[in-house]
Amino acid sequence: MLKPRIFSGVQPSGNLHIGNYLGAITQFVALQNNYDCIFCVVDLHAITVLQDPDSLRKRIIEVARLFLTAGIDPKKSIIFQQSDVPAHAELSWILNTVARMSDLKKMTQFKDKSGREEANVSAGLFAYPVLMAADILLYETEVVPVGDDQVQHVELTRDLAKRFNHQFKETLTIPKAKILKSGARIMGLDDPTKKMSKSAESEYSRIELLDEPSVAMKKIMRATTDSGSEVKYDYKNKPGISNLLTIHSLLSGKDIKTLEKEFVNKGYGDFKKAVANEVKLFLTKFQAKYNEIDDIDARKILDDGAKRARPIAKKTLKKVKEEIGLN
Ligand code: AQP
Repeated sequence: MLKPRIFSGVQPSGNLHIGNYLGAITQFVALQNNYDCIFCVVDLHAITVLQDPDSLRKRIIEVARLFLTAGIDPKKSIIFQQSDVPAHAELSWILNTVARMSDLKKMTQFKDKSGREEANVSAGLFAYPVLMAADILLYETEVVPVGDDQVQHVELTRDLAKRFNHQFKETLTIPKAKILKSGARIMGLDDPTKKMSKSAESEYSRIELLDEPSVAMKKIMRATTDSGSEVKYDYKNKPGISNLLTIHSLLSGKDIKTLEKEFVNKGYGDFKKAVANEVKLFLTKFQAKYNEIDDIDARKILDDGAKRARPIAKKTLKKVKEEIGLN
């Protein structure tokens, strides 16, 4: 029996943070036994905003090493670099002719990232969701594990695939997003009403996976908390404490109710110290594993992954080209 296909990607657009890890990468690891998984370092997405070439080269390998550290097994899953498989750019162009300007104008990530600078951002940033649709559709993907911020892009992917199938013949598989009940949107430490993000200006907004543990502890101690003193999950009224409860719970494996009981009659200070400690324990263990993986091995895994991904992608691209009359 063939296992259903999973595809997901992570951009080497900055330093990966615990939001990427808890919302997306932990799902990748958990799903790899029951699905046929393909995980991609989506470098073509990263260049939709200006990147320093040397940092980008370094980060591509870093993301591959982080995948391996988290527990993605290259024997079970394909791990590769997006630009090593040219079919992504090619299908993306074709899907640009299927997508409507009105579809892309609705994308909240574009609105957030372009802000008041809309006229000056790249056309690539505007077309980013179409490239993401190509990534997913090339592999006949059924399930896309992502954080909550990417759900709208998966919805667009579904719409584009349906439109293509309607205009031509049933060619593309319609995928579904998969998000976690807890951890799908880890919020910024400095502003818990905004998601934790690689590109947020303040480093104090996020815990990076490669942060020095003592620095990460300081970031937790500085995190914005709410009025009152009760440690209670209530996202509407206590977004800061609720976010820290989620982080503690996901790292320690204790459920939120248990944590609330543990901190009855204790203040925010004691609670933050406990969260900082969990973060320190996690990062120390994680980074020890990371340091055992070398860049050359990670590069080889990416190259091998691209060799395995290319024929799968080529098959879908060939079908698409036949349907639209390109060959
Ligand atoms: N704060 C978050 N909480 C939970 N999941 C998150 N993800 C991103 N931020 C959070 C998920 O991580 C995966 C990889 O993200 P990406 O590389 O595609 O980047 P992104 O979604 O655009 O968000 P980032 O990491 O903050 O990067 P920048 O700042 O460059 O936009 C995705 O599945 C994403 O949902």
